[in-house]
Amino acid sequence: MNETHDGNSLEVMRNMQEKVRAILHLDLDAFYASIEQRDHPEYRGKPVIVGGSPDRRGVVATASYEARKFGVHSAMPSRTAQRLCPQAIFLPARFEVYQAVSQQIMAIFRQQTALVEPLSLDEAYLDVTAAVRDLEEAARIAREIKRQIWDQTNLTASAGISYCKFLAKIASDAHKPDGLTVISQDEAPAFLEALPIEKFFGVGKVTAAKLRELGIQNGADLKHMGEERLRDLFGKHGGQLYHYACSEDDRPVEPIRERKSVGKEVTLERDIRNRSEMERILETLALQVERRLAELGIAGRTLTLKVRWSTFELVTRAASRTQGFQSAQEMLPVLRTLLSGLVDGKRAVRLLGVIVSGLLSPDEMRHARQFVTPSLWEEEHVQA
Ligand code: DCP
Ligand code: MG
Repeated sequence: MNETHDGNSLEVMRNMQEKVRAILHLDLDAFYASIEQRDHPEYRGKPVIVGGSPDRRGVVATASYEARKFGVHSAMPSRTAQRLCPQAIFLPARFEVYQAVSQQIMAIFRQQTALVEPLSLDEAYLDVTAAVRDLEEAARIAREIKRQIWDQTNLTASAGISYCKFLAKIASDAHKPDGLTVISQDEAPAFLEALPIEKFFGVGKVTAAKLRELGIQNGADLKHMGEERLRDLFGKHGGQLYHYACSEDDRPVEPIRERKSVGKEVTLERDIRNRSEMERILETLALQVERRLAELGIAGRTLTLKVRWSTFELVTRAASRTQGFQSAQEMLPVLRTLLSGLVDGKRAVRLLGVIVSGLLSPDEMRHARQFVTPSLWEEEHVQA
């Protein structure tokens, strides 16, 4: 046979070589609560809630599946959880233990591939394209990872396997706990059409409510709406949503994400002028930052308050101290001081944010805290 290749057939060959990706998403089941049940056998099979105490206006970090049957879920006020499930066992979080387990599971992931992107303590994406021929083989790797997690930690994980991140994550959630779900390219369209909008990546309560008001319930509706309309309504994010609904997501698994800061911010439903109202919001934000810092096992030297006025003008004020900021309790007096320098009761605030940067590793933090009284201020600087 005559084996000449013209430009076209070379192109065809190249396309044939371009493999479909194989992405895994692994997520442990009821992470904090499962660890507590593992370490306290007397709590197994019982409704366990990890988080703040109901007596001190705490919130639920997570609940065991036994407690979820009563409607208890993450971020719910603990008092509500107690009302829904009076027999629940409330336990405080033990972050050091959760971090140690996290390191164990991340090490298991990294044995399979260097392309591991952790999303939180108990969750990561893995790109195993290079190791497999198809998603069935990728599912075998996922099964092996689940087995190793069980053998080494006595915990269960759920796995999602697909050709992109978005669908892998959806898949891992589909049959929790202890699930393993593959969504192939052939299955994706039907799966996404039936998927409720809340499950789409990046759709929070506000976007979901807006979509539902427009009669958009699922992926099929999103697709029908078309890219242009979604862009008009939600900007860039709307365009992204359209592509997800069409099962297109080519975001790579990014293993190295050097973190520069930990922050939380909120755009207020209505602009506010009242300082104590702002302080209450800062308290919530500081608690969220505290939780994230605790999950990552770090602190940060610099604390920044971010304010956007109703005029959209953005201002930040920052303060630093050697021993770092780790808890909301440490952040709040400083945030109040920074806020009082900004707010005059006349201008209204549209957005508030709390950011901790200049991050310190656990070792650096221990070292810094050994020598400095926590209440001592190092320096204070102001950024325009
Ligand atoms: N977490 C928290 N506050 C939240 C959400 C989560 O403190 N609002 C913590 C507790 C969880 C852990 O992070 O155990 C992992 O979060 P997941 O969303 O993966 O939830 P779980 O692992 O608890 O449950 P699931 O089986 O649904 O993954
Ligand atoms: Mg989880």
